[in-house]
Amino acid sequence: MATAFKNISGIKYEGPKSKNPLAFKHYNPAQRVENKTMRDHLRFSVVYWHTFRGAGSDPFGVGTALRPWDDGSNSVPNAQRRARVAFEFMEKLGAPFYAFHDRDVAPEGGNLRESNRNLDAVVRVLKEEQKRTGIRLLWGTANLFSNPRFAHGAATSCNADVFAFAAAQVKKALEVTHELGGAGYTFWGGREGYSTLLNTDMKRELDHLARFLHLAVDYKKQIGFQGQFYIEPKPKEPTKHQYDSDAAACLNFLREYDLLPHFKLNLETNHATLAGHTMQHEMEVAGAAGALGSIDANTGDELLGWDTDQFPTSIYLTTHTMLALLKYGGLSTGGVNFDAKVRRESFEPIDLFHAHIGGMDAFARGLKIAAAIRKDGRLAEFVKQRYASWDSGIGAEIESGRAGFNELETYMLKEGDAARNASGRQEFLENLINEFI
Ligand code: XLS
Ligand code: NI
Ligand code: NI
Repeated sequence: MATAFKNISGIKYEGPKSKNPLAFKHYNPAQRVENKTMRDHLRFSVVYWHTFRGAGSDPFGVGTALRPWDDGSNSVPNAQRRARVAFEFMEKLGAPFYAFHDRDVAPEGGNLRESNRNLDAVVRVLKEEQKRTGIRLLWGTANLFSNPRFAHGAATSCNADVFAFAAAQVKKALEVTHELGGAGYTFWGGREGYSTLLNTDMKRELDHLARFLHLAVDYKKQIGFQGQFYIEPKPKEPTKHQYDSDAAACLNFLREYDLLPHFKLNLETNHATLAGHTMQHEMEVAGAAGALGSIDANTGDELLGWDTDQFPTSIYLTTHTMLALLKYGGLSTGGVNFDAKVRRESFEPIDLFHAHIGGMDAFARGLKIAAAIRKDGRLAEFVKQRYASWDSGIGAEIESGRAGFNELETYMLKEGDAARNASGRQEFLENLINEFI
């Protein structure tokens, strides 16, 4: 077993009074909330790319992260050692899941064959470590955006060879995800979008993207992979406009191309913000369509206009997120996946622990608060009462389809005007939420 974090033992729950930075104050995995344990509600997941491949570089400077176990080389042995360290970290943290891109875990080779061989060599270690620790793969994915070949996109590239390469790469990523017993597989449209419409045939690109996803669905069936497929919306970055721009755009695309039965959405907080929405909005849109699958838990910075991928610490954010999740029945195949990175200034290994512990505690608090709000019932009762006019009389006639324009005109000519509206009571409800925070 790797011992990169010698001085750190398993992170324990010590309760809200603890001052120990390496203990949970709220995440108590075995504690039951509503009908499930916290562990089963939250299904926390560590992302390999930020946590084990993030070096802390930015456009103005190189990486700062100190990772003594990593020799900085692109070799397979280094990748294998890193994989063991990743499992030591996740085991000590008590995270039941992780997620990766093919190219995070293993180095890309000189050609596809070599890359596949490298991936196999690391997947062997991942499999061993999964077995040793019981940690599971939440979802796998393929990196179809870093290599220069994907400059014009992958499935939406103007170059058919690139489409073919991406297909071969996803085929392999699906195979290893299946082999590792992954609970899902995510498609985030890395560069599926455009930088200018002057050179873009949008309709053709969208048709190609749909073709690509249909091929993936076919292959999934062919190999008997039962995991859930997800699309992850994001409106921009790296391109000016990404086709999967938000939950509504994704649902529309999936419906138009007969893909909706095969996909759910993996919603990311910072992507919602970039799209001009709240996370709760995105969750409502997906939930209403029965497509709320998984969440990439992070947060942005209101003064920075890009995907800063920070660890979530706002209790309001986690409360709203958990209210929406519980409303739609919670997570099944999905998880709370920390697609988040420590700041460039937080370069020591211990910062990785602080970051994840903080995110897990923030979500545990959000869960407890959301459950308390639901148990109290006043919020739900208010919403129910707000729509009471639909439960009987003319409202019920409309909902059941018995009233058409003729009946509605007759009704209104008799009534003369609409009955008085009641207050929306936003401030009262905001205060009510604050009672529980
Ligand atoms: C990038 C995305 C990415 C996906 C996985 O912004 O969040 O990390 O989650 O490809
Ligand atoms: Ni993400
Ligand atoms: Ni992101």
